[in-house]
Amino acid sequence: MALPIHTSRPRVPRQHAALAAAGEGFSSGTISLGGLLVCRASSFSKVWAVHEGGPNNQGTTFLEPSSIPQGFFMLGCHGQPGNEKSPGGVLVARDESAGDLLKAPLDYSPVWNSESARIKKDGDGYFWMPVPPEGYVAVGLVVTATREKPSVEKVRCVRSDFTEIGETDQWIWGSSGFNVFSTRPRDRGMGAMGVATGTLGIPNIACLKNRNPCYASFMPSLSQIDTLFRSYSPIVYFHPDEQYLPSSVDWFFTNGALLFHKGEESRPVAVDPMGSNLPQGGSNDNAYWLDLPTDPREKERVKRGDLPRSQAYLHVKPMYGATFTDIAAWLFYPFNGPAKAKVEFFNVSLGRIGEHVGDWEHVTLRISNFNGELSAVFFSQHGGGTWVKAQDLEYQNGSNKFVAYSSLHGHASYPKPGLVLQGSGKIGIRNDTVKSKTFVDTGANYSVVAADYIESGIVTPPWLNYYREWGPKVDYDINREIQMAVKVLPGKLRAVLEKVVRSLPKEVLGEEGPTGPKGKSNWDGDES
Ligand SMILES: *[C@@H]1O[C@H](CO)[C@@H](O)[C@H](O)[C@H]1NC(C)=O
Ligand SMILES: *[C@@H]1O[C@H](CO)[C@@H](O)[C@H](O)[C@H]1NC(C)=O
Ligand SMILES: *[C@@H]1O[C@H](CO)[C@@H](O)[C@H](O)[C@H]1NC(C)=O
Ligand SMILES: CC(=O)N[C@H]1CO[C@H](CO)[C@@H](O)[C@@H]1O
Repeated sequence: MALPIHTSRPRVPRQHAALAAAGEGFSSGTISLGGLLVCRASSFSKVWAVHEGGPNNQGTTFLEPSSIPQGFFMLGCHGQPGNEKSPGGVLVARDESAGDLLKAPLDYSPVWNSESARIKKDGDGYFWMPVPPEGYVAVGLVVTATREKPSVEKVRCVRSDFTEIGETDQWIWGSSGFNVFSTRPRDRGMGAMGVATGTLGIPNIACLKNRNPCYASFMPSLSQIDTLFRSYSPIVYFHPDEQYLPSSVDWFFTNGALLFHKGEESRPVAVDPMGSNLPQGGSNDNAYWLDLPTDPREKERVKRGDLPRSQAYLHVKPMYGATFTDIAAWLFYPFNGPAKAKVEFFNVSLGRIGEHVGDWEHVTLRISNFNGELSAVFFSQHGGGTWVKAQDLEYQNGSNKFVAYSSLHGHASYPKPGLVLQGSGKIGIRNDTVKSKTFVDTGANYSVVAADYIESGIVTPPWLNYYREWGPKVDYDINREIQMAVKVLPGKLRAVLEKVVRSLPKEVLGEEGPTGPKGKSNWDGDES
């Protein structure tokens, strides 16, 4: 699928990064948003609990930060759904400026209470929205276990220029039409300065904004990135039947990859190890593509990759106003194998459908810039994917390294082994993952290929700025392959399977060659 190469988001302004040496403030516990100092509350006290409703109908505990450091104020309460092992982070704030960035609310307006809700609960809960003074904004709800309005001294509202438009993120709890969520900035990505507060919210509630021009000083330095990645690096397990393993990009180039140019198809050229003879920049105009060597034996060899010397390529970027660091770890597979379908109890070969040359896959580690902790991981699955909180990951041998499973042939990433069916009911495309003896610790050989906020020390390989296709469009007839694949099935099932196959992304169906990491929208933007 040809995704846009440039998003509308501004890049990180480099001149700002130069104002402070990166890394001095990383993991120091507090972050200055430019006059407003924030830190993560580390202890909570329980306000109210409800034992049903919410995610998995497991109820939710409502908490407020306790032992707040001197001079800091609560911005709102927090909710921990029953299916979560520990509370998330919630920010508390201190005014470091002239003293007018935070103000007590004028009053509270009641939002909802549980008095008439027939649910299992510990007494009753009351939800309040702070009424901010003119020019100030409330960024979180307050929960109490009594009918009385909380004291206006309990929380602070934030001067509106230190806030950004927010949106609801995860559902925390709900009952009879009332729902509460965690919140996040609506505008997210590398240049977006909205900061998630971890407070309890309802739709349209605001979040914070980082106005500190030296925000890069809270990002990890190159040596801190090494420490982080060596500690958290994903261990990627491959399916025992996987023939098509990753390789380093330079292995692919030095083992016979060819660059084709439209109109000169008979004269492909070899690619040098760093890709410096690949066209640079521009956009994907379908005029260039890479392919495997033409010699059939070499072709088969290169398809299988070179796992022992494979490399992970890291893109490090600020997220949520530099309160988090995202490390996207990319793996390159010379070849993506054919897909298989499951129809009731049977495996159905889909012929060559799904096959393509040049497969870029990634997982993204989201690390807190307050304390350097891994917060969550995004597992990418062909244009989509899933976020998994650090507490729910599988870790390797009691280390901090988490496990990722690469699906057979398609190389989508999953947090758990097993079968994920893409389709409807009993019919779908198989995504199989298994813990086998074949795995790679991505922390053993990786290279930081991009981190815009770091001034020097990063060598961007020329292949990263190759925006054209990493594989050709398929040379087989997709319609014919589909007809061949479905003809073994009875009539009714044929149409269902055909529909499932046709819903595959264009890149998987082979109608378009795949693009490299910079061609994906998550390069600048947030993960979906
Ligand atoms: C890391 O990968 C590169 C590229 O394949 C290779 O040249 C290098 O020898 C590898 N390093 C280690 C320590 O395996
Ligand atoms: C179907 O294929 C999967 C691997 O893709 C394999 O594990 C499974 O045993 C196969 N099932 C049948 C019934 O052949
Ligand atoms: C994890 O521990 C097992 C048993 O001690 C060992 O066989 C395996 O190689 C270890 N895996 C890694 C990635 O270190
Ligand atoms: C849900 C999911 O990850 N589905 C994937 C299954 O495999 C096909 C083919 O490789 C992908 O296109 C899907 O995204």
